[in-house]
Amino acid sequence: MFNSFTRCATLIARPSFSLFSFLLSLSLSLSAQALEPSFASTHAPIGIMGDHLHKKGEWMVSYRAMQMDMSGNLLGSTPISDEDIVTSQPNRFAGMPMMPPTLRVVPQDMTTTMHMFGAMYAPTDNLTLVAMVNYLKKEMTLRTYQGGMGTTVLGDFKSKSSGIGDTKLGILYRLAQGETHRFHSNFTLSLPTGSITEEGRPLTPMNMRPLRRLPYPMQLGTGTYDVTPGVTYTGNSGIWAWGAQALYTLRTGENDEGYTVGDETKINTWLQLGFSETVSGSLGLEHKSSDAIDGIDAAIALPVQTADPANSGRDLINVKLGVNTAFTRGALAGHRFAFEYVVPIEQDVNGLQMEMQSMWTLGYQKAF
Ligand SMILES: [Cu+2]
Repeated sequence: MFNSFTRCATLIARPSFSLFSFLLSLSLSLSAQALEPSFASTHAPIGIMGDHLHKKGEWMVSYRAMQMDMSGNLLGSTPISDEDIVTSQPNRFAGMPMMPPTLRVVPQDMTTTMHMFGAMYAPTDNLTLVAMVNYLKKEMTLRTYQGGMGTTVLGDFKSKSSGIGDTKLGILYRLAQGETHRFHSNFTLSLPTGSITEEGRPLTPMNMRPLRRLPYPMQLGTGTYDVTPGVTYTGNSGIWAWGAQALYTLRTGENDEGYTVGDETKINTWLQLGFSETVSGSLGLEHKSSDAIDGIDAAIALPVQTADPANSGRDLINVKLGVNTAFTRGALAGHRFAFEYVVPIEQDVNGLQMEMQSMWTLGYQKAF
């Protein structure tokens, strides 16, 4: 009796994706056993790459817009003020001509936008090929303090870079597939197509604007061939879907400017709930850990934290909230749209670095 009532009510509420239908879906999930899995949940949250394979002969194209916002600074895991930075944090270039003993330029905020174009193709049911090309735009606002000491602000300036990032080619290979559980291996090769020699005109403490190579976080690529092996697990039962992915990125060799970006480990887990056939929500947890840059680019020397390779690499724990939509009929049949919002709940940086505030991904996918 209660069952048929909730089912009826869900049908009525379905077109309006509201809290009401969400609650009804939830109650349905508790009262009914044989529910169709949500088609929207057959893909992981949009921030996860290489989560699914395709059927033999199938293609998929995708576009993702991503934005990461950073502001303020952390010394390890503790916030540090601009005044403390410019009076207490040593400048690794001190002793060189015109170089003050402490840092004098402080990053205020940074926005990184990425446009990611992807294609997938499955030559067999067990193997899917992936290619991704990125366009990056980075913008940082920095504050320069006057002269070699004290806390007098000279002024703010903007640092910008944009262009093609590193290109990624990947192979997804099925390891096991059952009714509920699926496993595949990931392998990605990253080609150094992103520039590592971007330049700008920083405002120096002596009030000059010389043309200089931009610090490491403003560069667009790693300059090395990078390989990322990993494994992905996905499962589903009823209106629930879930998954986990572990990836390790290894930089091979040293780039032309004399350094190697730190290796990176990324572990993701997620849980998805199908509100309907076409809409699902997700909750994810990510642990990301990267090492510091090894080596140094001799052309990067400024009294700013980002010019010191020791101030790179961090540990992050992120919480992710997402929505997937996948249309199964009508004019939009076969089109997927998804959004994911990410906030760090814990971060610990090597040395002195900007604090990550949030990140989001908006994505579109179409298979044919
Ligand atoms: Cu795909």
